[in-house]
Amino acid sequence: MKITSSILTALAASVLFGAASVAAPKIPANAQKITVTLPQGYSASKRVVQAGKPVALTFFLQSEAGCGNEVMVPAAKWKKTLKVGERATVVYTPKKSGPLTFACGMNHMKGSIVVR
Ligand SMILES: [Cu+2]
Repeated sequence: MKITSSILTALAASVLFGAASVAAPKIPANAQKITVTLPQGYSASKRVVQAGKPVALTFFLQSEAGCGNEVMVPAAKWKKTLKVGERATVVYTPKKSGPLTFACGMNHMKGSIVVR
């Protein structure tokens, strides 16, 4: 009975929220919100965030970027393939100062956020 009801709950959740919403992270109220527009964001000037506070890092794929359509944030063990016009957000709390890097799926186009 327990198993049946948890399956039903999971089914109900996927119907209610849909796959896209289920994948969306919960963004803490104190999150530092940064949006990086790709592909130019791989080389754009660096933004600064504070260490020890969550960062909601949103990637927006503005135009076709080849392998850059796939973006990853190694420190957060996160990656996502975007379609043009799509956004995806990763929430990550950097513990110490230094660059928080992101890269294309092949790790050759790279950008970073400065953590202070
Ligand atoms: Cu690449």
